[in-house]
Amino acid sequence: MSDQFISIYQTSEEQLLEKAVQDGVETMWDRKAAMKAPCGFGEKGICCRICAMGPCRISPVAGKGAQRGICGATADVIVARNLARMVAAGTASHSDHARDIAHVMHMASRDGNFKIRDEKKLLDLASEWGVKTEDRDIYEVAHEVAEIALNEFGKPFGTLRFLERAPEKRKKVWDDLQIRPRAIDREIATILHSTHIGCTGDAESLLHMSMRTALADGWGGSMIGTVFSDILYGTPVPRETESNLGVLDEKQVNIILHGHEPSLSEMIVMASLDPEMQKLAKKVGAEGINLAGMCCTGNEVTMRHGVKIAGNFYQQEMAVLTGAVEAVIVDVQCIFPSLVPITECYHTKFITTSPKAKITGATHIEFHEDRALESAKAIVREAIENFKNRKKEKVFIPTEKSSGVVGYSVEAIIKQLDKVVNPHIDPMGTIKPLADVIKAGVLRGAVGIVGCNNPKSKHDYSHIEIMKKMIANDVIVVTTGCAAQAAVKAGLTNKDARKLAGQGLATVCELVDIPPVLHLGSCVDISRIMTIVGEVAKHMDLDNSDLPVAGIAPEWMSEKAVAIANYVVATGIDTFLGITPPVTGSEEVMDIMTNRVEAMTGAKFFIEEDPHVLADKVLSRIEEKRQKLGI
Ligand code: XCC
Ligand code: SF4
Repeated sequence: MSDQFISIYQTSEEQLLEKAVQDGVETMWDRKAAMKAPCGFGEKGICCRICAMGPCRISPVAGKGAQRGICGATADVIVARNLARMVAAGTASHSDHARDIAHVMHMASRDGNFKIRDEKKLLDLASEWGVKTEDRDIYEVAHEVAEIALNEFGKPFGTLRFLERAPEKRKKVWDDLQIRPRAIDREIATILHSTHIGCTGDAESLLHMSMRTALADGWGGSMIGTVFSDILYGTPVPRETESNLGVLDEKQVNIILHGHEPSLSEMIVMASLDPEMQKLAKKVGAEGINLAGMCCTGNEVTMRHGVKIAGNFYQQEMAVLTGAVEAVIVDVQCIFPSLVPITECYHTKFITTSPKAKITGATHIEFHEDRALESAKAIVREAIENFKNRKKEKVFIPTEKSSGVVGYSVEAIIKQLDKVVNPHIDPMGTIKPLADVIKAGVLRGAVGIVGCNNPKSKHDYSHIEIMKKMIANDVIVVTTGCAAQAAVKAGLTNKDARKLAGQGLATVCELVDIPPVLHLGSCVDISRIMTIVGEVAKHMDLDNSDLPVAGIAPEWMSEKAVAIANYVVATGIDTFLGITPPVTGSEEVMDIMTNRVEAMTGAKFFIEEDPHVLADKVLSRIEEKRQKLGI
């Protein structure tokens, strides 16, 4: 099934690239070619431009050329500083997204656009955080909980609240290492301070700081992003969706929703269902309004509303190339500025909405949360009115698309697991059945496959190859972000895909009624993965690092991914990177990441660009962990 997919998929991609040539449109591949070989210093992380005495480049050959920057910084320090700054930027991105969601919850009201959709989750969180709930209006509770969350970003004392959710053994590791993050913004600021010229000059200390800051992402910003989105927009439940550019519909107004925060996209979904908008679409000659998601926004709206997925990161230009898109609506993160020149070649409107991500040449229609639906309608109206400008002769929509099931929140997974619980023997509503099958060896382990697309690897190829190898070897896969969209496109989130699984996993899938690859959502939803791993560890009275689990980022590219990788390792889970990070210029940093960090956190980094070799390494590491446990 998926082999066939890969070849079909490449065909549609090739057709669109040919169309790009015909239409005189430049794509990322043209720009990648124009870039020629990447800068060798940048690639190794040994270029420093932190101060104006530089830029300083360290010669990669020991004893030859400059071995220190003008200030005396060594390659180790320069590499570690650069990496730490990537972690800070990634943490800032996930967390600033979360901050906005918390603000939205703070303005939620019974008669406003933003409401509380998962009261139970809110009440549970309120009691976790010691907020009084009896005899109180749910919105009053929401506002108090939101304010506490907002204080997590800048509180002067204490460490982050969500860390308490981790297994006791993990908390002890964090305490011993002294890496419990304090306020989120504080950790980010500390890294920026410590990497300023003349501050930290010790690689290990910088990596230590990076882990603490990254934990402020995974167990702070990202977790707030997930939990608060669930409370506001609903906790996802499994639902069918379709993915790939074939979801675009020639007869409808096509709107691409691209970016990250669900607040905008939720309102666009509501606006598109509005009778007034539907009527307007008919009036301009369209059969309706077809929303299609992209990147993490695509994941957010597909798992809560079944909005189809146009594609992942690398397909943003491709979508416009179809000539059938009336508008690309974006908020923040992972948006190519090239969407300006490329949309200019078609009738497509490129609409930015966030003051945090304005792009020269785009149409900026600001999304105001306090009049959210009204703002969203204005944006949708622009798209509809643009339908008449579509040039028929420029339209080519590839037919490929796949169906799949998405929306496996932790709650949804536990509900599925309940299917195999005998209530006379075991409690319902726990992770126990998963722990049991792992212990028994029916499942050898579990991996999270996450992250982006990167032109250094063939599009989606590494994601899919690794996923297939995992499930064939009875390792269940959970996935988020652009990796998750690759999985849907390849048909791997289909329940049918169990025929590609090993016998143990296939049986589990059948009994529990799940696909072998579970779509858990967007990248902030990696916090869901942290939660599941933690729950299994608690159940087995183990630490995360004891479990036969791993994180894999086959095609990562963003700073956010670097933050994720660091918090996953700091959480005790091995992380396999399919793209080499810019750290090879320092033996010390390489040694810490791929070796010494294990003695600290119980997990380490593996760097391997060949997806098949990477998959083998994951499998043998999983077996190693099983052996240590004696299971
Ligand atoms: Fe962006 Fe989140 Fe990467 Fe995809 S996976 S390219 S970060 S959209 Ni997060
Ligand atoms: Fe060069 Fe040091 Fe300035 Fe970096 S901080 S640019 S290594 S002088």
